[in-house]
Amino acid sequence: MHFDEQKPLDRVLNDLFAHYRANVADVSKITDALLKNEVVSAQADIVNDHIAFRTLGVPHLGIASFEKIFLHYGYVRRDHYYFEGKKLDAYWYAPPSPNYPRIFVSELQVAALSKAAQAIIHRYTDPITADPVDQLDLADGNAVAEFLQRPLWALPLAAEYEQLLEESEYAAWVIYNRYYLNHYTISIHELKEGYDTLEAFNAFLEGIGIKLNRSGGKIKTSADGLLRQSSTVSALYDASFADGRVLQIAGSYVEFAERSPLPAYQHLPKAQLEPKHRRDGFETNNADKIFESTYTQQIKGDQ
Ligand code: OOG
Ligand code: NI
Repeated sequence: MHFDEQKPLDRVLNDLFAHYRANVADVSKITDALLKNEVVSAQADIVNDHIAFRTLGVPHLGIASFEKIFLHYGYVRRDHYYFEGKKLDAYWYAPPSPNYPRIFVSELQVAALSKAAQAIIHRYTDPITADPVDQLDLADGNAVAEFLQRPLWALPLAAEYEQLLEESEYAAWVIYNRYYLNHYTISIHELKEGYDTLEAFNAFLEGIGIKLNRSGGKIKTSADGLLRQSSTVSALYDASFADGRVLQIAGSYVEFAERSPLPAYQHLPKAQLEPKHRRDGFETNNADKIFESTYTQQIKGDQ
């Protein structure tokens, strides 16, 4: 993945990736092993299937605010997904051209949480009285890149983070990590033979010491069998809170997607397959388990 810095979208994506790569050790670990094994000849040869962000469903924030950035760059909102147990909504966005990643944006249904959890979240988000994206010049890629790293609310207290974590791991993740890129996703089907199935790729990952999310099994499969996904579990990092306490909390993770050809194109040889011939979109039951890549049970659980 590497884009021409002239365009604001390219600038934004490159900057998001640079921060993500600097903060998530598994990104370089996986890239270096792919280079060493001559699976790819450069980082730019790795196809990024999609990137994902998390948001809070409160006034002036959430999907309605966040999506304006990428709609401006020509992304198109597609299907809605609902996660009852996790109290989340999500949409995916189709890119302006196939060389850009899809985007998956989720939002916490804050009003569905306990009064105590809502009070913690509102203590930080209530001072935001206008949509911060409306104050941005979206044509300025540097300004948008900077916005996506900027804290929009104050640092919480460690006890507030811990209280949110008890009720919604997603809420705790967003209150601290905000709009940081949650994951990028390697398109496994684009890799060379021997690495282009999730079974083979997961074996390669475990061989270099990567820990995979086991919620619902390591490979999550859509009902039609054509979208298969797996992911790492987030590493813990030292996070300083407003009261000076430091907690080890979940950061971002890496995902892997294998999109098979749609039935009408299954006769085509691999060299002739284009992205439009393959299963598009997402799958609620896969996503429900992928979210848990930042959950304590996946991170702390052994085996
Ligand atoms: C997103 C989880 C869902 C997918 O590809 O289905 C997802 C998240 O963890 O924020 O990425
Ligand atoms: Ni994903």
